[in-house]
Amino acid sequence: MRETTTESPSPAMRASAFLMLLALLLLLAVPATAQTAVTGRFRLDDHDGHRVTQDSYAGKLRLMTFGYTYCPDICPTSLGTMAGALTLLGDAAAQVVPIFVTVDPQRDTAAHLKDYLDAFGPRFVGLTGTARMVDDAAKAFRVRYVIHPPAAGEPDSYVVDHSAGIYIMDRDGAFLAKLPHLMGADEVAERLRPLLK
Ligand SMILES: [Cu+2]
Repeated sequence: MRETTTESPSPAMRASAFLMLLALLLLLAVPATAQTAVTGRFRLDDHDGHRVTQDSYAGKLRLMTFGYTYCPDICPTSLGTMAGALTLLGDAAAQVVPIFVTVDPQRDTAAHLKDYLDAFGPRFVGLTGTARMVDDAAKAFRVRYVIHPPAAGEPDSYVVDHSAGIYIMDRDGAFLAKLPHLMGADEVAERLRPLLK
């Protein structure tokens, strides 16, 4: 009986083919990770002092924006737009949690946030935390902010520049869309409507 010679590649050839494939996969993977997607993960304290994460609102859609309560224009506009959109949705708005995350935790304490957000409606949730917690949350949403030095002799008088925009997060807290902060309430409502049950 004759022994058949196998034509299969040697282990060395297999290994190099495997390495080439691995290199190709890594090459394909690099641009995706370099984009640093919005993970939407956070660990903060809500305006009632409860520690919360992206999982605390499971089952609900979220409209989120970042800013600070002393903001003269962008934040009141964004929050007003969010409130308007929820009003347009009527009862279905109960499926959406409107969330404001401060990037100025020094001034935006839980109590201060609660007081400020009350003007936009009872369902608004304010989130704050330590500077580190807030910074981690901002990074997870790719929000940039700069706290400018206070005016001389007025340590509580300072401006914070920050990225604007309204995030729609799904019922698991995953990123769905970022809307421009100047978008009208009716348009924001239209973006939410297909997501409602
Ligand atoms: Cu603002």
